[in-house]
Amino acid sequence: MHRSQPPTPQATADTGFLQDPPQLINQYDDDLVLKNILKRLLPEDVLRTIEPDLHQFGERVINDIAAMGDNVEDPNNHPRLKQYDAWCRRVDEITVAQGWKDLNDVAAEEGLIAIAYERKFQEYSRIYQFAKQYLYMPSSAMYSCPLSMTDGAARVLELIGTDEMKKKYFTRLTSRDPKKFWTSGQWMTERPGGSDVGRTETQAESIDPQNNKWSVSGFKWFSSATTADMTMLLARTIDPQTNTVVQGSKGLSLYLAEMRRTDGSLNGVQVHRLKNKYGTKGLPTAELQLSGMEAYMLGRPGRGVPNIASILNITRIYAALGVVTGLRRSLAIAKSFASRRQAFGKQLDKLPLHVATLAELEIILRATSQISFYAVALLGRTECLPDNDERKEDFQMLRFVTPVAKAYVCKIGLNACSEAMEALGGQGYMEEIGVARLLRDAQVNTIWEGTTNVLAMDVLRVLRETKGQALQHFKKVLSQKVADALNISQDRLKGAAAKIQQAFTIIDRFIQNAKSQLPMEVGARQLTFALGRVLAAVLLLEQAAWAIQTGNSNCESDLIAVNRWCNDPAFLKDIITATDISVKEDAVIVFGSHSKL
Ligand code: MFK
Repeated sequence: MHRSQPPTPQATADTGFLQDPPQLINQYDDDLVLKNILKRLLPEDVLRTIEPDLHQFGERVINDIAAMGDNVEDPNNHPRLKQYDAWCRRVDEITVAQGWKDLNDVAAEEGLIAIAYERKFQEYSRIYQFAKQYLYMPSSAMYSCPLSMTDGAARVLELIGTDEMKKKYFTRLTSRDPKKFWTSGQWMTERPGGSDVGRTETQAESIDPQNNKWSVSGFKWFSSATTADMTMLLARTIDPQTNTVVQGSKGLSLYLAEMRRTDGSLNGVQVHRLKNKYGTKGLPTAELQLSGMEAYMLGRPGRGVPNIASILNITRIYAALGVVTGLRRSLAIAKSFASRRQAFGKQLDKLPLHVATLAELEIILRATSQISFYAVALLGRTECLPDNDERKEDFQMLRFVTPVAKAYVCKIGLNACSEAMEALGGQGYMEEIGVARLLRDAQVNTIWEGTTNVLAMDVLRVLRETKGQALQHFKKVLSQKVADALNISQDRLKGAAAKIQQAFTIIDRFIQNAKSQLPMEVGARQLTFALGRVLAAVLLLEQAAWAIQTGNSNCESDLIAVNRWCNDPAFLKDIITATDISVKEDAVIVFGSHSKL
């Protein structure tokens, strides 16, 4: 949905009543939540410098960019695959909407990747970049998917690429020139394993050791954004000396491959078929047969999973933000509708139950925005600060917060998107309004880049690998934020601060009480959500303290948000329900009394 001139409501003999449609206005100017987060996180001079750009972009995303998105979403323009030409030659051409190509060019021109790597504002560049992504995402018909993988690929190249790779690929991925700009895919998932990547069948054989050239063959079951110019992919390395492979994830290496050869033909890729998906309709997702795809190994052999994790840890932040922006846009439409729609003798925005429902969603929007931008700020710091202890701590915090953010934000944000649809009644369910698409696209973010359970297991992985230190550090950082907030205003913030302290106790108790690994695993999701709830609480508290200190006009609503969040009965919900007994009961209740776990 984009800006349109609403017809004046009128009653005519033919059609009767015509509803004044909801309208969007400049998506930056209209977004107090985003603006205040940026005010808190950015130095004044940085915000002053970037604000005109955010303002112009806030206008663009409801005009030409929204029109490009609509063009992509038109079912007549959905991606199509032509496998053979008239003479039975295999061509594997994927046709995409013109809007899809235009969204690519806009992304380059607007610096949606470049801003992060030009680092004009050092660590704050990430916040600037993601503020633009935040505005772009809900209008972009999921072009944010190829962009997220491109961003991750650029980071991997920056970290472990050779000078030659940086010159050839990094410069393209981070270019502002649409003619030079390239996007990258990221291929992991195969038929035997989506979450369990260690079951990968695809193999890579050395063909030119001097030039690090490999030939990759196998089958990739989900390749998102297949029309990208290059890709990062995992394959099992055949040891050139012994001609053997190592099973499991330790046998996987990361490879970089271009999609096409210099003559324009596909680089050992056949498109088996396009996926028929629930959402992300404009995104060309395909099954791919690889037969001798020429590729370069990136990083050391056998380190494929940790190396590709640098991409995942970025795309996971995009996924969280993707849901936040879906909610933000749905809520903008629902709020505009509420100010125009009459029911039971009143405008919807004067009906207390309707307003109460929207208020709940608004608080979820604030909480999830806070978590997402916190992760973004940490990402910027880890990329730009000098290599000292503080940066190491930021790394650890980012590693822990990323799976929490992806799992928790996507889950509660998705439910809120569904509620926002309901706030528009039957019209919310109609395709033309735009909320249906946002809801479908929000759903995928809970799945791709790791399902909620995979992310919850990742939280446990971090706890295990750091021997619990990550949690200690998480609590230390959050406790400091609470103490700083109380220094600003004991009186107004002590209620919420006390609840946060109680939440820490609950989390500690769960970890101490989990006597065996099994309850720990089965409680991983509850633990992750509890960490998400407490992180949101602390960040909302920090925002409220900042508003008090600076006399921000939004102060009252920030205080309401943090108090409501912490006083919600769900906030202190006892998470310690997982025990050895409950694990056995789960199996019985799902699969019957003969079941054993
Ligand atoms: C708007 C948003 C757009 C988003 C667009 C995305 C479109 C793309 C669509 C897709 O590609 S969807 C496919 C996404 N696939 C996944 O997310 C895979 C999900 N599965 C996991 O994440 C598994 O947990 C994992 C593959 C990582 C399990 O692998 P392993 O090898 O069985 O795990 P293991 O043995 O615990 O860890 C191996 C190493 O990786 C360890 O390092 P060391 O070898 O040094 O000890 C781990 O520390 C490291 N590692 C694992 N996850 C990590 C990580 N390191 C850093 N960050 C992580 N997240």
